[in-house]
Amino acid sequence: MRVDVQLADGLAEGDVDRWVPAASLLHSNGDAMDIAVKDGRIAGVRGRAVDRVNRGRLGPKDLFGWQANNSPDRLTRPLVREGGRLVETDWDTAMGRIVEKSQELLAGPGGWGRFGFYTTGQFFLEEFYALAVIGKAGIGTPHMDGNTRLCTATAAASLKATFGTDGQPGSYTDVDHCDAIALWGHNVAATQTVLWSRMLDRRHGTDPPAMLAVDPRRTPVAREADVHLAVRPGTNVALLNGLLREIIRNGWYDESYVAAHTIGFEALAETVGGYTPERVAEICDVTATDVRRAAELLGCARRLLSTVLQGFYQSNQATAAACQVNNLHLLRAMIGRPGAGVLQMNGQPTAENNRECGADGDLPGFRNWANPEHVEQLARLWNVDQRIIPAWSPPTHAMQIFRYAEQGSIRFLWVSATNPTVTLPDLARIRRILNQEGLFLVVQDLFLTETARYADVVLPAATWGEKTGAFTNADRTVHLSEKAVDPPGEARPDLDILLDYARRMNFRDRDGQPLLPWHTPEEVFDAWRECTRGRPCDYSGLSHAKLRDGGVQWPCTDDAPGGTERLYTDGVFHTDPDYCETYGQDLLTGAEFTGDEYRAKRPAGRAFLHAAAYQPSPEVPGPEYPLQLVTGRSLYHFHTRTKTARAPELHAAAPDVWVELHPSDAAVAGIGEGDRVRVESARGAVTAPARLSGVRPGVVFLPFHYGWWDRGDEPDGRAANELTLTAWDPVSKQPLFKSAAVRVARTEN
Ligand SMILES: Nc1nc2c(c(=O)[nH]1)N[C@H]1C(S)=C(S)[C@@H](COP(=O)(O)OP(=O)(O)OC[C@H]3O[C@@H](n4cnc5c(=O)[nH]c(N)nc54)[C@H](O)[C@@H]3O)O[C@H]1N2
Ligand SMILES: Nc1nc2c(c(=O)[nH]1)N[C@H]1C(S)=C(S)[C@@H](COP(=O)(O)OP(=O)(O)OC[C@H]3O[C@@H](n4cnc5c(=O)[nH]c(N)nc54)[C@H](O)[C@@H]3O)O[C@H]1N2
Ligand SMILES: [Mo]
Repeated sequence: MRVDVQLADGLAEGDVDRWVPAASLLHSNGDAMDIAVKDGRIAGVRGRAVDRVNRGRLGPKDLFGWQANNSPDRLTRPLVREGGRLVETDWDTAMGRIVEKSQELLAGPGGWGRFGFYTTGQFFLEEFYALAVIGKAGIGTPHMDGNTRLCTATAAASLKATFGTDGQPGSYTDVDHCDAIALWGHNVAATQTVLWSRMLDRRHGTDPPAMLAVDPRRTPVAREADVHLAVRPGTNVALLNGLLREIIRNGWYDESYVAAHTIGFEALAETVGGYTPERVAEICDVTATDVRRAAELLGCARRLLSTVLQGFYQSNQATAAACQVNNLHLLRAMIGRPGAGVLQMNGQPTAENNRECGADGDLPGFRNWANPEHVEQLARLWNVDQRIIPAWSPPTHAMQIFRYAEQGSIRFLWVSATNPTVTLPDLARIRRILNQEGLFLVVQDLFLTETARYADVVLPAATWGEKTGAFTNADRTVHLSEKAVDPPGEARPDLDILLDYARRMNFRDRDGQPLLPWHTPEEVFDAWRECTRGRPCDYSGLSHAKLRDGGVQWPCTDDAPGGTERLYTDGVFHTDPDYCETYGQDLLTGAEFTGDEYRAKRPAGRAFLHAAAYQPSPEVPGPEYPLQLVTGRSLYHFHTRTKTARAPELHAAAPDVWVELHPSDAAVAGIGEGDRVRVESARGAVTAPARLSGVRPGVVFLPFHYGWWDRGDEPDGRAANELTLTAWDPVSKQPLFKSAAVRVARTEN
């Protein structure tokens, strides 16, 4: 326990008027905190000591990031495009334009097919649910996805594939109980600092757990680890296959658990059979000795905790790789008991809720779009004709939504709480798409972002601290985050905006009653409880009132009123055909299996051991572009810096972009520390000062935080996604932000 406090200059704790409970909205750890209010403004934060997640600790982004709420350049009035320029207007005019366009398109040829919604992992639960109902039962379009596609689509896909439904098996308390921690492509030291400090407490306490890091960079995690495998980017599946082979050959797996609780062992053993440590060493460019050491660390642990994140999810063969980590835990029966757990991590603070509520295209409550009974359940709940709910094909993923906009079939795109002009791959293409004449673009944000500058209508939103709602972190802990202050000017909570749209669109149920009859977050939450009853993410035992007593892990029901610490404690998984969220996909191609094919496997509550052979990345270095680009995060900034660069301390800590190179690659190109470097791919270029650092040879690292909103209207050659490619994992459809071929050269400007 350690209560971290940060207050506005000169303010003492005793001067604070009120403390209002909230949780962090700048990563997925779900750190509980109280917002300090002074004279009607946010004036600081304090960690909440009693909370199960963080025990009062806060990371640097949370300590300082609240200052963005008070920034003088917040959007305070709606904007509409007049004669090519964005001008201020009132809500009636702005919403009127959106509704007029919607009605025109809905009545015209193409109907629902003209609509696309590209949303976020930063709304509150109630907002996602409202949006999902609008999309699925109001308009009836499958073209709705979140930036969660870029973030945790692979977490969801791998959990569904292995265990039958989404839902995190483990708990953060596993950190306290484990005797080994494996971090798979997860730089937790920079991205979930409180979770990292919990790991460090163990490492520097009595009886420290062993630690394995798999990351091409020498991150703080890699430096702390007992074994660091600095694999060549894009080779995770080869590595895991080799590790699983060692575990099977050395008899380090639990035969009786595997026999009773899994299917697919023979095929897995056969697939991994060819991945000798020597072959893995060659593919991944690590030593065979280190592969054996890592296998022994994993194979001899008695309570193993794994965390998986973007080094897997945004890399080659994402879902296949993440599934191999699940396989490791199943083979070793490392699941469902204290210290033995998998955390297929989330990234964004509320990504989990988007996946649960279905504003990412999934059906709410982890229901299976291919199961007519699940669709019927929703039709009954919403009192609508089942045929309006889009369930005739898989939902349209984000990259496909932008493709449809590019082709002109999507003509209305509503972008909320995300900044795709900086965060989607291949930005030159994204700019072309958003610039098209025929595309009506709505942007709902706090600031005039790079994306908002392309909009036809900009809606000013209220955010964290200015609105109330629930959200769920990466270990299924639900917190309530309450309104502390009024939003600036005419800015409105996202929920109010969505409910206003639904009212103006006059969406009705089968009896002519309003489809979204709600007015408050609490009413939406109560409707959501009913939607989840009996599903894995069961919120039926939760309420806003109960959450005021502190965070609770779902499922929370009448039978488990205190919530549920771990899933699958009994070795029974969510794979029953009537219950599961997916009938499965081929890991190499993404081809969907049918219900009949799935039933024929007779899963009967057993988990799937999915096997996959290694395949190289779609783009690998060659003579023209000899290096591999990896993009990712730094400690002080959140994504496109809309919040963190408006906090002076965070801005000062990382004011500008840089590029990391291995000293040997730098030497070949005649680049010294601090020299300006032009990094070029087949799609674009970025210029940045060099840092010679601990990336592995052959790899270049760029943070992706640096768009151009703070520099002017035009791209200024700092955004990492100028370089990245349009390619995605066949199963999760998550884009590959961690593998592009590039070249580097010293430059004078
Ligand atoms: N400070 C900060 N914290 C954040 C965020 C932020 O923007 N800033 N964002 C939040 C969000 S939304 C997310 S999704 C998380 C992301 O959290 P992380 O996944 O921890 O962050 P990344 O830097 O994207 O990637 C992690 C690591 O993957 C490694 N990597 C790249 N390619 C490969 C590969 O092929 N194999 C392996 N094994 N590793 C590879 C990179 O070197 C990098 O160190 O962070 C959350 N927390
Ligand atoms: N090259 C590269 N690209 C990446 C990644 C990478 O590692 N490398 N990572 C990917 C990942 S994991 C992620 S999560 C994405 C993140 O990508 P984005 O979501 O596009 O990035 P953010 O800057 O978080 O954008 C969120 C926007 O929502 C606004 N906002 C914040 N709170 C609220 C609110 O309450 N209401 C409303 N209406 N708006 C709000 C913010 O001002 C901001 O403009 O980037 C992805 N892109
Ligand atoms: Mo993310």
